[in-house]
Amino acid sequence: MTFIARCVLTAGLFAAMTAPAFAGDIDVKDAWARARAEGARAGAAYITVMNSGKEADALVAAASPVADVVELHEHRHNNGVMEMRPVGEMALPPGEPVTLKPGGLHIMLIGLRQTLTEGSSFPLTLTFRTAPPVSVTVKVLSVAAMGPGK
Ligand SMILES: [Cu+2]
Repeated sequence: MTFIARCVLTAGLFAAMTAPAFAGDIDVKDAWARARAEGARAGAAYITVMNSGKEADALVAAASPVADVVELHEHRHNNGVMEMRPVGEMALPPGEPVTLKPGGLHIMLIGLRQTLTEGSSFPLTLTFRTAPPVSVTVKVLSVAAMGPGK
């Protein structure tokens, strides 16, 4: 390693140690959910997350007053059967939008406390590994919607 390279590396480490905790630069848009029939026990919410910072981050939790439990889920094929299961976190690589959608990553709403009626909306708070929490308003679309504007 050259002397100059070592100096740059040392300066970088110093900056990383003295700068405030990386706050991230997270934008959440297009928060939506499918309408659910009255009495339905579960639903799902979808968002698009853009990490415009330089470091990887991750969505680690979500919460909403409309459900008893909110979990981060993925769908995957298992011997030809589509099943879903909780994931510990959703990776948010820098510079790449991550879109949650039916059949893929989703935010599972378990134990619905209210009917998700088309045209209504509800709050959702997202917790990230590094960035500060973000609260969004989720729009309830039709029962078969595939996303906003579709
Ligand atoms: Cu699920």
